[in-house]
Amino acid sequence: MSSRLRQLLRSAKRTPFGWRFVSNLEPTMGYLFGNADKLSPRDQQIVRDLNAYGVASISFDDLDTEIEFSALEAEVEQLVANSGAEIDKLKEADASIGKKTFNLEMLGSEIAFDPTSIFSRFALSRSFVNIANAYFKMKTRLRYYNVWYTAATTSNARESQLWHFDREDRLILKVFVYLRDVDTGSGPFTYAPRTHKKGELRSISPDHFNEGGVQRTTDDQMANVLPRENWQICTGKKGTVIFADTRGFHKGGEARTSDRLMFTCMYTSPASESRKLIRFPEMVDAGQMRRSQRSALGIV
Ligand SMILES: O=C(O)CCC(=O)C(=O)O
Repeated sequence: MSSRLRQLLRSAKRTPFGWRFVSNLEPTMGYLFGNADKLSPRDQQIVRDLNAYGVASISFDDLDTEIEFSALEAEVEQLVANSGAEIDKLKEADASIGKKTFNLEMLGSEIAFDPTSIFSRFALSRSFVNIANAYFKMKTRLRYYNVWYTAATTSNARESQLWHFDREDRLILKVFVYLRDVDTGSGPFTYAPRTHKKGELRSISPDHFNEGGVQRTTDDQMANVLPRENWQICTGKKGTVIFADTRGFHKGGEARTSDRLMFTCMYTSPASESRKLIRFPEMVDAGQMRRSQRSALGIV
């Protein structure tokens, strides 16, 4: 294939049509013509909110899920109890750019997949996978899951504490599950509604600056194009679940008065070239998994 043709094909794949019907034809058809699980009314509302605003939240107890929140909570509190030294280090870390030194990935930066762990079972739970598939209108892939401990610090906002948008895909669904109450002092996830690709404000273009090769926008710069009263500041009680399409503008983790603890996971289209952050063993024992869970892992 000539390089000109290759370039044309690459550009075509970036259009909404090409993304869906060239790059992601099989997962789209699989969703449309497969036996997609029916969503509960509350899960349907999440998908409607995501479509309209790019962000939605709900209490974990109201999701249609087979998983116990208390099981996750207990496992995470144990992790925290065993990580005292690493958590202390966050407080003393320098404010250099590139490593998010205010944030500890409690499961490590690369996950060794274990189908029996509470963390993988959470990320593959019925509601999460069904909502992701219904939002994308295709069979999505789970790309990442982890537990984040975000330390309260006094340094200037930097990296993901500043406004930005993710670029792994046209649609990107991240889920954040608060494991302790989050108020305005614990760095709530914050979203600029309707700035995702499905939203009316998808073309807003706030001023930005270059922070180590990444475009970041300050609060004042964002307020010039989207008034502060329109920002969705996702404070919430323990057990609050936030769904957000992080292709839209967002920020979070600027904790000042108390630390933040949350579970997070991410879904993209199968064609996305997102970094491989889950390491799978040679053989995954998928015997107990539902079809939608196997598909989210790319196991046919
Ligand atoms: O820590 C947060 O709330 C923001 C996270 C974020 O920017 C991201 O996951 O892309």
